[in-house]
Amino acid sequence: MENAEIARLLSETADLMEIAAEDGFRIRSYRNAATAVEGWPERIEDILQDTSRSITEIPGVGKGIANVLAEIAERGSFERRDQMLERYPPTALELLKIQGLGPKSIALLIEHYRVTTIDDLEKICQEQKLRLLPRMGAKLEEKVLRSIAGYRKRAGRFLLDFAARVAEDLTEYLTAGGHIGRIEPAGSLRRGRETVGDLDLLVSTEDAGAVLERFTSNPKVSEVLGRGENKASVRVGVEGLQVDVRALPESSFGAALQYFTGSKLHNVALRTRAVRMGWTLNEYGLFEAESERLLAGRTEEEIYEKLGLAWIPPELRENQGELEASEQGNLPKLVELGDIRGDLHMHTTETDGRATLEEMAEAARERGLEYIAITDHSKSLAMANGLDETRAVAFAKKVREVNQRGLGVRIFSGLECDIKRDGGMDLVDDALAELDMVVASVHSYMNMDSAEMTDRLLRALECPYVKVLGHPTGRVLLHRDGYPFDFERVAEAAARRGVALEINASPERLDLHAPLLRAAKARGARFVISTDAHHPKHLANMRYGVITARRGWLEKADIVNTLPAGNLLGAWQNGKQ
Ligand code: DGT
Ligand code: CA
Ligand code: CA
Ligand code: ZN
Repeated sequence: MENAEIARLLSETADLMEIAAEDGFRIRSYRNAATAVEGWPERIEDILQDTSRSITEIPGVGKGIANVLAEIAERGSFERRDQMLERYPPTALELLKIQGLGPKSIALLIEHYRVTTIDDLEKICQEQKLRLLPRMGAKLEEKVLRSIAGYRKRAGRFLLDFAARVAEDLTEYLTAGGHIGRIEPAGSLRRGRETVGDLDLLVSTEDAGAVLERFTSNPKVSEVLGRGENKASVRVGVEGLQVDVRALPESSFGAALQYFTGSKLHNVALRTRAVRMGWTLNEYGLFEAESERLLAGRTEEEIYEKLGLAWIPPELRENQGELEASEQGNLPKLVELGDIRGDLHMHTTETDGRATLEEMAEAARERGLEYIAITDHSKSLAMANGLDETRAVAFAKKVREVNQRGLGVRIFSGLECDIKRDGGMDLVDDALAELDMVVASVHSYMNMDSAEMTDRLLRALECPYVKVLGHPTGRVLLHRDGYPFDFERVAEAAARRGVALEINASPERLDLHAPLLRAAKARGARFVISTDAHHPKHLANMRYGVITARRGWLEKADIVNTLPAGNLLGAWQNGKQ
């Protein structure tokens, strides 16, 4: 069994124990073990088989969990899990994914109405029976119905970074088998969409049979959905992401890449254009309609060129004006990962990060960054041990000292300051004034109505020390939508005050995203792309922020952290960027 699957058994059991209102300490120990197992670089089963080692060497795995792991390795389950599954069906786990319902409410629903599936739950709400339970009401019924709709829309989609990792693994695996010319992911992954439905992998090869055989026999494949001469579909891993591999000859690789990259709407517009020119365009190439003579197909570039267009970067292929821009030679010169010089949002062990300032700086230096801002949380995020005024000022002093020593990367003293309910800052001005920059973010009271939230954000932008508005919409992908507010007014105010809007590169957020980026740019706003790293490895997420910026048609000049450190500091001191 793979580590990810073992981790899933542990965390599902913890979920069921939560519904059963069991002891919090034991629930946490299963959760911690799940995290530890999932992140462990070696296979748990290998360690268990090695008599010279003990599984308890893994942090988060004590004696009790060690026994559980041994039992899982032996028979694929463990006693506590079996007990829980006797009491609740596995479908009960899905109910936990519905926003607005905690484990206690779910326990009640199961007890009173025998609700075990989302469909059951929907029915109970529609029949207005949820409101009959203690502490539940008509409002909650509505909220749950909305959550169910949202859940159904999201179900079966995957975060971009997860899909990208699967694609990279498979690419490496297939390449190692030989017979491969070109290999590239197409579809929504190539366009950089924030979530991916399925993975579309294209391979040019002389031996489709061999490539598809190797693909379907990959040990990570959990189910083969279909296999033909030139195409195979599988599901991988416990998560069940569908992957389609198409094998093609080199001569039509460009046409297939164009076709399967989509989007559908972009392709429709492009095909219409081809037809107007007396041609047809499909996954095999661009052809003369009458004679069926091949005009282009080997590369995407030659197809677009034949159609009188400059090649269009995949991130723009959403039929949002990219064809017109391409025809007129007005495509933006999109920002690239290499343009980014610094990272202006990250956390350390001072609050909820996993590494020290020095470790984050070292990781940033290794990634070739010129500067970083350490932006730990402020005090109202008590759970994260947020900084109060005294600690913030001491931290600014420490950063000045560290910079004198020189860590190979310039450090800015920053803070991710909570925006209070009324739009005020969590720390007093005197403390904020000691810092190089402040990222202001909303982390609480997200249920306000749009007018209140708009006022709150506008007031936050008035604070002279705020240089960045962090993860502006508050959305968490596959989990919750952003809070409502008048985005245009906030973007305008940010532009006027020289406050950059953040593109939070964390794959769970990617906030702001494309349509809002374009709207904000049209109002004169500027942006930073930041990782919000809580661990050195998160610095690598910058690429997802850059992809998101590109989907918003942004260029280097739109992104403040493409500036050298000196210019940035100068701009901040002058109060504009
Ligand atoms: P996803 O998988 O939901 O994240 O989104 P995509 O864009 O990857 O969509 P997918 O996997 O259904 O198809 C990949 C691309 O292939 C799609 O963007 C356009 C093209 N495509 C696939 N099937 C068809 C089709 O039946 N008609 C047309 N016009 N295009 C198709
Ligand atoms: Ca797809
Ligand atoms: Ca597909
Ligand atoms: Zn935050």
